Amino acid sequence: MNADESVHLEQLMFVDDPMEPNEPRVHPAWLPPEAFRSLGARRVLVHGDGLLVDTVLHEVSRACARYGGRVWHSPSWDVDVDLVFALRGADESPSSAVRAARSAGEVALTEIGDGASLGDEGFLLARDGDVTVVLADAPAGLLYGLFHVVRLCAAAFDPERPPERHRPALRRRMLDHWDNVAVHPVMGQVERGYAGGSIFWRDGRPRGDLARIREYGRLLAASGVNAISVNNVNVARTEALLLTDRLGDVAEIADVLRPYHIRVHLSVTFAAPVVLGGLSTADPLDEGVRAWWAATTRTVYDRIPDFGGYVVKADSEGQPGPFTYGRDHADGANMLAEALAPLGGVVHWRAFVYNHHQDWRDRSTDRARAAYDHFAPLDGRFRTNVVVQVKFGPVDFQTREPVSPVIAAMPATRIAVELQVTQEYTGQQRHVCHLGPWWSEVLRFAPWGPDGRALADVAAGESGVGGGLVAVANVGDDLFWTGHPLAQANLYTFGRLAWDPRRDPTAVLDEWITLTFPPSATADPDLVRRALHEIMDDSWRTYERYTAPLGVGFMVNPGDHYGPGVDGYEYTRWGTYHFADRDGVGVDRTRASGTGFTGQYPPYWAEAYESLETCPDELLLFFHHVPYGHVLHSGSTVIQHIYDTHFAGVEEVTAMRRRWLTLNGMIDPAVYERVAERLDEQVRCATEWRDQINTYFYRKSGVPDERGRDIY
Ligand code: GCV
Repeated sequence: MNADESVHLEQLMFVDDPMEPNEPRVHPAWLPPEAFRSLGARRVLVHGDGLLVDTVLHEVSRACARYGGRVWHSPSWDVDVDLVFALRGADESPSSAVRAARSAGEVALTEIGDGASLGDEGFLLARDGDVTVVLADAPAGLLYGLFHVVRLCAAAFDPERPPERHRPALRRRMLDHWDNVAVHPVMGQVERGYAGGSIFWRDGRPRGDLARIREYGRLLAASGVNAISVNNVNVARTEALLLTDRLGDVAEIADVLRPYHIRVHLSVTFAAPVVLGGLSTADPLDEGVRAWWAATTRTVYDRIPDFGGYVVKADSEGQPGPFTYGRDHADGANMLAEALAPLGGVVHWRAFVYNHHQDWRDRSTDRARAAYDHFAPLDGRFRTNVVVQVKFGPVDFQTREPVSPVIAAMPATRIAVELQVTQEYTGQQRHVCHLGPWWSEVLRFAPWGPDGRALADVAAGESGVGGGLVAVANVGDDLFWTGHPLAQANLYTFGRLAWDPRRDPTAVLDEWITLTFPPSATADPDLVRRALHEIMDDSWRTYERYTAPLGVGFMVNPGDHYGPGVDGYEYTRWGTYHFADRDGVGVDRTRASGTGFTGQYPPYWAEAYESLETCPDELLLFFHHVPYGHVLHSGSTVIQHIYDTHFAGVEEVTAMRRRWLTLNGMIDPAVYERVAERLDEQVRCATEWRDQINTYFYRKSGVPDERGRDIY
C-alpha cells in the first residue's frame, strides 16, 4: 500500500473529518462513516416527532450530507423516496409516501402473522415496490430500525427482500461500568478495566468529554443496549455522593445518552443513609431509613425523570449490607424497591455473595454453593421491581464454569444474568478472546434438561418481564475504546445477543467485521474477513486450552488475575481451589463424597454432573477430583489432555499471529499495529501458561508427556 492509500484508509476508519465541531476523534468502531454509505446515498423520509425521531433524522441527515442523498422530515407534500421511517399510529394527513408505507407495512405484518404489535422497541422492515419501509409502534423502534438498515447496507434495498419483524427478546440489555470517580489506590480509575481511564470520570471529577459519551451512546444503541450503570458496584465515599450532592454529574450523562434510548442506573451503597444521610443506622426495616431512601429517590427522579434505578452489591467482598442488622437480602432489596416503585425504577440486587474470609483448611465450605444458599430460600419474597442479578456461573466469570444453579432455582423472582465483557479472566484485552460462542453456549443452556427452557428464557421471563441481560463493560478512554481493537467485537456481540440470544455468534461476528472493516475501505475484503474469522471464531476455546484445564478455573496470578499462578489462590481466603496433589486434581462437588453442590441443580443436571460417566469433559475438574490417569470421554487421560491442549493452545496463538501479519497494508495501520503488538504479548503469555501448567502437573504427577515434548 502506498502512502496515499494509507491516508485514504485512515480517513475512512477515523472520525477525523467531523461533520460537527464537537465530534470526537476516536476509532469509530462498528459505526464508521463508510457503514452509512448505502443509506446516505438514498432519498429518505422520516415521519414522526420526538427526541428519538430527531436522533434518527440527525443520523440520516448526516449520512445523506456525506454521501449525496436527501432527507425530508414529515413533509406535507408528495416526495419520491427510497426509504421511509414512520410510526404506525394515525395522525393528520401524512404525505402519500407515508400513507403508502403504512399500508404496505400493515399488509406485511399480516403476512408475517402475529402482527398486532411491534412493542416499545420493535420494528418492521418491508418493501413497498421500490421503497424500503421501516415501521414502528414507538420511536425507539425507529432508532433500532435505522441501525438495522445500516447493518444491511445495500441488502436493505433489495427488491426481493421479504418482510422482517424484529423485537428484542430481552427487555433490559444493560452494561455495568465498574468505573470509579476517584482513582482507587489498588483498582485504579476503572476496576478490572483494560482500556485506559474511564470515559465518564477522571481523578475525582466528571471527565467532561460529552461528545465521547454521546458517541458511546450511538455505538450502544446500534448494538441494542438500552441501559447502563455509570459507576462501580464497589461504592466508595466519592462515588456514594453521586446519589446526592453529585447527582448533577449523573444527570449530565443521562441527558447525553437519552437521545440514544439509554437509561442511566446508579450503583449505590447500602450504607447511604449513614454515610450520606447522617442517620445512625441503615437497617432496612427502620422507618427513618425507609423515609430517607424514599425522599432521596424522589430527588433523583426530579432531576432524571427516566432514571433506571439502583444497582447494589451488598454483603459481598466487604460492601455493607442488610446482614449488619440481622436482615436478609430480600429485606434489603425490598426497601430500595419500595422507594423506586412509584417512580418506575428497578433495583438490580447482585447475588454475588460468598465468604471471602474462608479457611483453606476447611474442605466443607464451597464458594460455588454460596449464591444459591443465600438466595434460593428467598424466592417469592422479592418485590416485583427487584431484579436479582446473578453471575452466569457459580464462581466468577471464569473461562469455563457451569451455569449458576441460582438461575433455575428462583421461579418467582425476576432474574438477570450477568456476563463479563471486560476480560478480567479471559486475557484482559491483551489476548484475542472472542466471547460470543461462550455466551451463546451459556444463554442456550437448558437448566432443566435438553427439552426445558433455556437460560435466555429465564432472563426474558414470562411475558417479557424477566430481569434481562447485564454485562460488565470493557471500554475506556483508549483510542480504540477497548484497548485491543478486536475486543470491540465482544461489546458489539453482547448487545446483539441481548437483543436475540438465539443468534449464531459467528454470524454476529461476521456482522461486526462487515461494519468495522467495511468492504469498500479494504483492498481485499474477502481476505480480511477470512483472516478475522480464522483468528477470532475459536479464540475463546484457544484461550481455554492454554489456561486452567477442564473447568477447574482460576490458576491466575492473585490480585491482577493476569497470567498463570497455579497455586496463587490455593492457600488463600478466597475459596477458589484446585486441590492438585501427586495423585490427582479437581474439586469434589458431588453429593456422594464432596460439597454437595451438584444437588443445587434440577434433577437432570444434578444427576449428569454427579456421575463421572455423564459429567462433560470440559467441566470434569469443576465437579470431580480424579486421578491423573482418569480417561476422559475423548479417550485421552486427564494428564495427557492437559499437555496436549496446552501445546495446541500455543500453536494456535502462533498461527493467529501469523495470520494477522497477512493483513499488513490491508487495513487501517493503527489497528494493524495495535493488534500485532498485542498478539506478541499473547504468544508470550500463552507460552508462559503452557510451560507453567505443564511443568506443574508433570512435577506433581511424575507422568511424562506421551509425545516427549519440552516440559521443565
Ligand atoms: C467489582 C470479582 C472481581 C472484583 C469485582 C467482583 C464483583 O471478584 O475481581 O473486582 O468487584 O468480582 O463482581 O463484584
